[in-house]
Amino acid sequence: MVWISRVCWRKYGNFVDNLRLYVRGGSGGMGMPRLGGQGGTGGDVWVVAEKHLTLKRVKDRYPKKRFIAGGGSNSSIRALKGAKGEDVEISVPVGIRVTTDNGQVLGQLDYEGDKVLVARGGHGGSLNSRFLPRKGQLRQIRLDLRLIADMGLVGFPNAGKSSLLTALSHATPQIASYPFTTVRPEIGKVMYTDHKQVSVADLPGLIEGAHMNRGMGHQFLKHVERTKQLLFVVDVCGFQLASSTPFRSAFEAVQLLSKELELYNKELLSKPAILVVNKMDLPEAETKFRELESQLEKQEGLGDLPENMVPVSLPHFKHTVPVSALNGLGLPRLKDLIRQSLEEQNAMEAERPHADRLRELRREVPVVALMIFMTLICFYICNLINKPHC
Ligand SMILES: Nc1nc2c(ncn2[C@@H]2O[C@H](COP(=O)(O)OP(=O)(O)OP(=O)(O)O)[C@@H](O)[C@H]2O)c(=O)[nH]1
Ligand SMILES: [Mg+2]
Repeated sequence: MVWISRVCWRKYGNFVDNLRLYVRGGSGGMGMPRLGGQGGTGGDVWVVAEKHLTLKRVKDRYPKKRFIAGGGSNSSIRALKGAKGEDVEISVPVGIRVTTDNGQVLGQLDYEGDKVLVARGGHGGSLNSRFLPRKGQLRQIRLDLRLIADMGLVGFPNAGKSSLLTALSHATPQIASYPFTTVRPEIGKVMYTDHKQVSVADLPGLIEGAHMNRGMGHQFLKHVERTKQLLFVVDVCGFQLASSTPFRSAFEAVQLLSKELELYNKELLSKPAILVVNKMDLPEAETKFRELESQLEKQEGLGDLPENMVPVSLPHFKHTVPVSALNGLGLPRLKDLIRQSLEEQNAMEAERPHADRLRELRREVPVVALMIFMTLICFYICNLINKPHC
């Protein structure tokens, strides 16, 4: 066990999903009182999104994590207006949210080339400042990486999330029979025959109390926020983390996972979701699957769950799919349903602006009609009293 945790720690130690940096804009240049010259503005510090980069590489590349832009040039007889200081650009991976230490969001970098100004250079000295320059802005900023994927795998440890990702894509996450095998998120691409790709994020297993920082799930729940849809994965035969913890049936697992998401961020439960019931190759799996289906339908049979662990509501599962990641049972159907579900969502999102515009137009039409009607009435009254210019 010690060996296992060492291996896990070593692997997790390689994954960085947040970083704190010290950034400072360059100081302005001195003005020249004698000739009224103005010093150059200090350089700015920018954060720029770049593809194929990891935060780990950023950390390794800049171990000091300090970025200071160049100072503006002093005003001189040759150049009364001093030149601007050199800007500094910090390259970071796509999917970064930049915040200040006190939580103010400075920007979100979702596409390659997106950039955000994190420290402004100081003004150069001029008549207004008695020719004295200003210092650049100084900040401690946080880079917070949230994976962007189409689907996010959510499940207890050992449910078979990584096995599922391996069976569906070319990803090779670590798989083992002990819990918490996956210690860092990994993205796999599911390929379709027409070359369409869907990205699926494998995340470390959640446990009861993850929202209170128990286990490793909490720090990874933020990644689920950025996925379009959720793939809940449960073991059809249920799950027990350790002999000292209670056994949870598949239905209880669905409830507990939903509760964890609800406590972390209620909005997560409104994402479209598919329930994958794994390990259908095990004995008695069919009976247990039918039991789960009827519990889901009735939303009852709460088992031994205390009231505070029961979610307000379960996600609306678009599909419940029995599969076996081990022997491939049900996987082609799951693959198709994933694609279908994403396409339905895309179509709905594309339609939404049209629907909104239509609703606006419907609201506008009666107003316009009323105005025309009023104008006609006015003309009519004017004609009646024979005052054409009223
Ligand atoms: N019988 C059977 N075993 C499976 C199936 N899928 C996964 N397993 C086994 O279940 C165990 C856990 O699989 P993983 O894929 O590592 O589970 P996980 O959900 O990624 O676990 P964590 O990374 O710890 O959260 C492994 O021993 C797998 O071989 C399945 O369909 N049938
Ligand atoms: Mg795993």
